[in-house]
Amino acid sequence: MSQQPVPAPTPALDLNNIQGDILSGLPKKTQTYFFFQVANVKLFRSQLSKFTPLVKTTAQVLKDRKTIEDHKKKGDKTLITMVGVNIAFSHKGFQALGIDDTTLTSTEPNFKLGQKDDAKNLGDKVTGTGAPDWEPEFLQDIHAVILISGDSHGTVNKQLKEIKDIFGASIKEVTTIVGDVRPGKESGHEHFGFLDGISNPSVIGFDTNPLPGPKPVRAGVLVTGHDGDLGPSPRPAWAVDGSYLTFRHLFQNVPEFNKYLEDNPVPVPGLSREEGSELLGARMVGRWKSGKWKVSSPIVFAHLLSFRNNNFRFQAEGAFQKICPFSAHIRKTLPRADLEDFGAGISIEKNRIARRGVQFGPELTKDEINSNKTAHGRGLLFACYSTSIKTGFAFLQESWANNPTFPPGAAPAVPGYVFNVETLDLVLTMSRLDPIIGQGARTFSGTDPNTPATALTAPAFVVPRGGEYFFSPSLKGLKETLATA
Ligand code: N7H
Repeated sequence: MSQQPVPAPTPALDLNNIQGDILSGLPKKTQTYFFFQVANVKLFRSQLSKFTPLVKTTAQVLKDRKTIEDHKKKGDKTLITMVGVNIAFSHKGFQALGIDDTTLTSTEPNFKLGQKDDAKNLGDKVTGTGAPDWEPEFLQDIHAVILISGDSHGTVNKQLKEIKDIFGASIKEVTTIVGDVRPGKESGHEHFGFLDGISNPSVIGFDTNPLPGPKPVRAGVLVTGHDGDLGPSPRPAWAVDGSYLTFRHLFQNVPEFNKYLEDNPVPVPGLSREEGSELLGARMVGRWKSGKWKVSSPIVFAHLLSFRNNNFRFQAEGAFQKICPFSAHIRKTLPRADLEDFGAGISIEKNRIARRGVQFGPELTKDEINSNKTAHGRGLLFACYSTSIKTGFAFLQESWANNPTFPPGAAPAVPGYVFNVETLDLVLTMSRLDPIIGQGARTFSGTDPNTPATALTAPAFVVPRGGEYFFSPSLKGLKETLATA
């Protein structure tokens, strides 16, 4: 009798070895990204051993989160002084340090290329006839980034100074970007006004009590060297318990976005113009701004109705798009049933990313509101982790968000096709571009639930101005391989 092979036991996650931002997210009211080059390799690697004790682990983040929770339970509204530091290196950074990172590059062309050379593939305007969108800082080589999160600018700046003192002349700053959680009731909302940070992958072996939602992922989807990591196996010890970090400096044209909603209300009978505008925004994103629907609408929009609900799959909609347009941002970036129920089923586990962004820039000024024109840079410091950029961030941006024929489908329930009610023909509406982050010919359909064929055209409301791909190594990797005594 042949025996079934016994799967190798998955090693438990060593939460003291994994940097804190990857699985749990560093708690933050503010976060500074300090991008730099290594100017003196020998000095840098010896100073790295003095820096590493500052790096916050996942175990420490969980402790911090418990402290915050207990503090809140006591009814104390003050913020606890808290700081969290993480570090990550680009391919150019590993090269500069003389570290062979083949384990990271061999299956990851985006990481090997670096983001400035990958930007065109992502749809970014890097060079061209007009002024390039990318900031000159991000056209320089970036070797590494240090992330510092905290309760206040004071706490973070003090920590940054201490770090700069440790590294001294061994590093050269490229640029520093400060992000801040928005004030008051906008806290947790990104600059277009939508609540963010609702849906992130639950991780088997880490999230012990996941909320109902998309299938939990194996730890290796986010942490290298574990079950689900599709990269080279085995990884050298220093590259286990790490994760790729994608950073994007995304500017948002908020007054222009608001004006667009104002000018193009969804003409649903029974809704006021203002409500139609709110509906357009909700259908472009796939969620309401606040999660709550203010008016009694004649239409039921299932998951759009409930606050923080993540337990939906977009299934059984056929070509009709009543519940959610195929082009909606959250459907484009996590198509759920559109792929999982397609044909024999397509797993989307390898495409999951853990998003850890923060907002940057001021609130809208009166002048910007009155003129409908952006005068001050604001947007999202987009950051996400996964064990593959190729099947993670880059795939989501290039093959899903920018792809006007995604999600796919088969007749008669053909996403992106609609019935012509007069001829009963199926008409292809090549217009499933993500209206939020999609780059390319910016037309999208499905925003009007009653006439989903109607396509809208919009300017780009999100403009990528820079970024880089990094790898966030384990604590052991930092101490034993990257640092020298
Ligand atoms: Fe998106 N937005 O405000 O419109 N995003 N995003 N994103 N995004 C999400 O579910 C937004 C960007 C994903 O699991 C929400 O947590 C903005 C990039 C993924 O259902 C909102 C920007 C990429 C999800 C926004 C931006 C993604 C997601 C709903 C840029 C990857 C989870 C809140 C400025 C390439 C999908 C939530 C799921 C959700 C917005 C960027 C991906 C409100 C403004 C670049 C995977």
